[in-house]
This record gives sequence, C-alpha cells and structure tokens, in this order.
Amino acid sequence: MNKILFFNPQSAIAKHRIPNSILSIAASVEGKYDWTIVDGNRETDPLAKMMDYLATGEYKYLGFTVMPGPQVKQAVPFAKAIKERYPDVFMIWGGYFPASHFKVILNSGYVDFIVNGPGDHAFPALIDALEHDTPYELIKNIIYKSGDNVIKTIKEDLFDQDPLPPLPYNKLSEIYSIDKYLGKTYLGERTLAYHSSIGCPFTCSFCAVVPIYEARWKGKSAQLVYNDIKYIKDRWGADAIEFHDNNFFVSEKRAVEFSNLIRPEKMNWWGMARIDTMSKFKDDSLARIREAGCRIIFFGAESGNNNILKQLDKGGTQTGDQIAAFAERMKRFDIIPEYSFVLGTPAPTPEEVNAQIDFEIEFIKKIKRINPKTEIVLYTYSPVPTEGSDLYNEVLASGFRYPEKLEDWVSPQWEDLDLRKNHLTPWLKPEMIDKIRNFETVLNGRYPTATDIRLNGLQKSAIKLVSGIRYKVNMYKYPYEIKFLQRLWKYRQPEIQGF
Ligand code: B12
Ligand code: SF4
Repeated sequence: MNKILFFNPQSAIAKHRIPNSILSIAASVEGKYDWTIVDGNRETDPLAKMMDYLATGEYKYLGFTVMPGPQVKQAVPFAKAIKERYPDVFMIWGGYFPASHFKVILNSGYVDFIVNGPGDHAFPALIDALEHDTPYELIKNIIYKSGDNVIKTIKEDLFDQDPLPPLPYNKLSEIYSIDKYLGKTYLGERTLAYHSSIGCPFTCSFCAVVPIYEARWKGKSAQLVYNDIKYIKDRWGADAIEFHDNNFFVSEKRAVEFSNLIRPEKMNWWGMARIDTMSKFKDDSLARIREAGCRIIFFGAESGNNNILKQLDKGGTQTGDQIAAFAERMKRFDIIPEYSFVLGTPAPTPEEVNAQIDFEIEFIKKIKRINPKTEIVLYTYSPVPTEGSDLYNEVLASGFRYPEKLEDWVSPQWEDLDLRKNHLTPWLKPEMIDKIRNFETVLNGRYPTATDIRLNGLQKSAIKLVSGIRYKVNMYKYPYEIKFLQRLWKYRQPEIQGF
C-alpha cells in the first residue's frame, strides 16, 4: 500500500492553530494518494496513534513538518522509534528546521529525504518517483544522502500561489474538528490562522527565511485570500484572522485591495510587516487597513542602533529614527505596532555587547514614551546558518557550533536557543542574558501586553504598580515579586507562545 501519514509535532500547549504547513503539502497529493494526519497538538499520545496507523501496513510514506524548538522534541524521538520498528517506510521531513540543519538530520540515519523550502511540487514529485522507482535526483528542492555524500538538488523558482490547489479543510475536519483550531484570542472568539504568501524579499542576516527563500516572495491575490477566508467564516464561523506570512504587507496594492474586500466582514486581523516598507504606505492606505479590521501589526524593529541594523542587514533603509517616527505615526491610525528587538548580537568585546544591551533598553523606553501602546517583544539573538553572511562568519569565529548529533537538539539548552533565550552563544555572558530577561520582566510588568486575554484589569493594575517603580528607576535585578505575580496569573509570553 502507498498511503501517506503526515505528522504535525506539538507546537503549542493551547490555542492550536490549523496546521497550515502539513495542509499545504497534503493539498499537493490530494486526489492522487490517500493520506491522513496526526496532529501532535490534538493527541495525548501521537506516537501511539502513528504506530496504530503503521501497523495496518497501508502506510509507506511519512511526512513530518518540523520547526525549531518544541516540534523537534517530538519529531526526533518519534522518527527514531518509527524507523526502528518500520525501517522500510520512507521518512520525509520538511519545514524550517530540516531546511536549515539538513546534515545532522540526514546523518542520524532515520530520515531519508528532506524537502528544502516549498514542498508543493517537490513532495508529489518525490512520492511519484519512489512509487514508480524512477530517478529522484532531478527533483528540485530536495536533500538526501547518497553513500556518505549529502546531495542538495537545485532550488525551484518561487511559483505563483493562486494556481496551487486549495487547502483540504474538509478532509481535515473529518479527522479533527475545525472548531478547536479556531481559538479565542484578543482578536476574536474564533481566530483563523491563514498563510497568504511565501518567502520575503529581504535578506536580514539573522533570519531563517533568507537561506530558504533567498530574498524571493510570492503572494496569493487579494481576491483569493478573501474567498478562502470568507469560505471559512461562512462554513466554520471564523471571526478573526492571524496572518502567518513572514511579511504580509510587502505589496501596498494587495494589502489595500484585501482591506477593501474584507472590510464588510467585520473581522479583526493581524499580520507581520517591515517598518521601512510600511513607512512608505500612504495615509489613505493605513486608514483603510485599520478600517478593515487590522488592529495590530508585528514589526521586526530589531535595534535602535543604525550600526547594528547594518550588522543585521536589515535591508539598508531602516533606521532608529524611522522606528521611532513610525511608532508615533501609528498612533494616528489607532493600529498597535508590535515591535520585536533582537538583543545580544556579537561584538568584539564583552563591554561592547553590554553597552549595546544598555542602549537598546534605553531605546525601547524611548519608544514606549512616544507611543505607550507599542508592544515590545524581546528576543536574544540565536544564529541561523546563513552561509556566507558576515554575521554568520562572526558567529563561527566566536567558536559557536551547532550540535553534531540530532538527539542533542532535544536537550534543554538547545531548545532554549530556539526559543531565542539561549545560553550557548559564547559572546553572551550569563549576567548579560540575566539583564535582558530581567528588563523584559519589568517591562512586561509595567506594560502588560494587550494580547493577553487572561489577565483581568485588577491583575494588570497590580502588576503595573509593583513594576512601575523599578521601571522608573532602572532597577531590573531580581524582579522576583513581578515573576511571582505573573506566574500566579499565568502571564502570556508572546515571545515564546507566538503572537
Ligand atoms: C505558525 C507558526 C508558529 C505557530 C505554530 C502553529 C502550529 N502549526 O501549530 C506557533 C505560534 C506555536 C509558533 C511558535 C514558534 N515558532 Co513559529 N512560525 C509559525 C509561522 C508564522 C507559520 C508557519 C506556517 O504555518 N507556515 C505556512 C506553510 C505553508 O509554510 P511552511 O511551514 O514554510 O511550509 C512550506 C515548506 O516549509 C515545506 N514544508 C513544511 N513542512 C513540510 C512537511 C513536509 C512533509 C514537506 C514535504 C514539506 C514541508 O512545504 C510547505 C509548503 O510549501 C512561521 C513563519 C512562516 N511564515 O512560515 C514561524 C516560524 C516557523 N517559527 C519560528 C520559530 C523560531 C518559532 C519558535 C520556536 C520561536 C518563536 N519565538 O517564534 C516558537 C516555538 C514556541 C512554541 N511554543 O512552539 C521561525 C523558525 C526560524 C528558524 N530559526 O528556523 C519561523 C520561520 C518564524 C521566523 N521568521 O522566525 N510558530
Ligand atoms: S524582513 Fe523579516 S522575514 Fe524578511 S528577511 Fe527580514 S526578518 Fe526575515
């Protein structure tokens, strides 16, 4: 038998999203091969469930999607256990983690193929080749081992998105109720996760999107995005949208067209963007976007220091002044800017690393003064293997190395690295990481995130009160009382739990 079993490893404890990565791959074989999916977010024992499917003898192909962090924790031991018991099934991994760390994965011996970037064409072509025992060496976007050599086939040009098959929501609904994928968020009672474009046209040197998409971007048309969302709204009652695109607002024209279409649907929505791109949007466009329900936009601000922005290769046009001016401008449109910062990039001396952290803390406080509604998300810099970039060369020169065994990725230290709270980069000393984390605790206490729907007004006020004094006098060390209250009331952390 030649059925395909897809696996979406657990990525979140609550608020499960539609597994868009797997669904888009399933769409590529829909009607041609029989498939099913095990969603680690929705199963208490996903490995047992997969073993049950495999015991039928009907499944010959396994497709795992893996992003760094918690998904690795299930993907690695499960793949190993399955391959030991069923050595003849083909184990195929796709997603950001395998595309970035293919060598260690293939050397483990229990993954046969990696799909490197978009799998919409590569996956069905690979299954056809394996099924008919024809050569797979010329299929684009795949990585495999031949003897001791790791072979990477050439990358396919990004293809137009509109002709791709529709996502098989109906089939998914027969396996898992869609209701539970439409979670309650600050945007609405039933929030849909939708992905309307792939890639990103920029080349930020810290970003995992770059080596995979190589500064390319393709979006679905505004009309198609609207049609899909309208269908899910009418069929399953979605009332809000999270756009999971790396960069939803690349095209002003598409964003405005979509806004005009979605406006009568009265849905709140959110997406990710760049400050320099959106700074160029016309006032009229920003007003339309807000009127159409866009309440909050996530921006990679990264740093207030122009030299660091250059080190991060943030596209050349973004500056500290622009970040501040844009926070001010967003007030006029009542759109909340959610700014993420990357702290702890490498520098020649520990003093410089430290001074830079102090600079960013002051800059963030300035942004908060300009527009107190700005949400701040702090990341500690975690290297991504962008071969050839100056930043990555600096990282390697510091002595930093990735794990050499796949199992090591599952250890708590490496999981922390993926969560961008790492302790493994040599230039960042423990006291520097403490400083970042302590500032974060005080900041989050002083300005509880608007995206938290669990904290009530009274709880927010209590946390604000105890944090306010520390924030004012720059006293960030040992913020135990704030942590206690946050833990007590289960404070939401967008930097770990996603947006
Ligand atoms: C949704 C999402 C989440 C959700 C997970 C939702 C779920 N499925 O349950 C949540 C919010 C939980 C999450 C968390 C994290 N995420 Co996340 N996440 C995303 C996001 C925004 C969308 C993923 C998606 O659905 N894409 C849509 C599909 C269609 O695209 P795709 O995944 O690239 O799939 C294509 C190919 O990769 C390939 N493919 C993918 N899977 C498979 C499988 C097979 C078998 C095959 C053949 C091919 C294949 O083919 C697909 C179609 O062409 C991406 C960014 C992005 N836009 O992709 C980040 C992203 C994957 N996340 C990332 C990270 C780092 C995290 C975190 C670890 C850290 C963080 N702070 O964000 C946390 C983990 C915390 C936790 N508790 O899990 C990074 C990965 C960066 C890296 N270094 O590799 C990304 C790229 C964001 C970014 N730009 O930094 N995330
Ligand atoms: S703009 Fe965002 S998604 Fe695009 S390369 Fe830079 S960090 Fe990555």
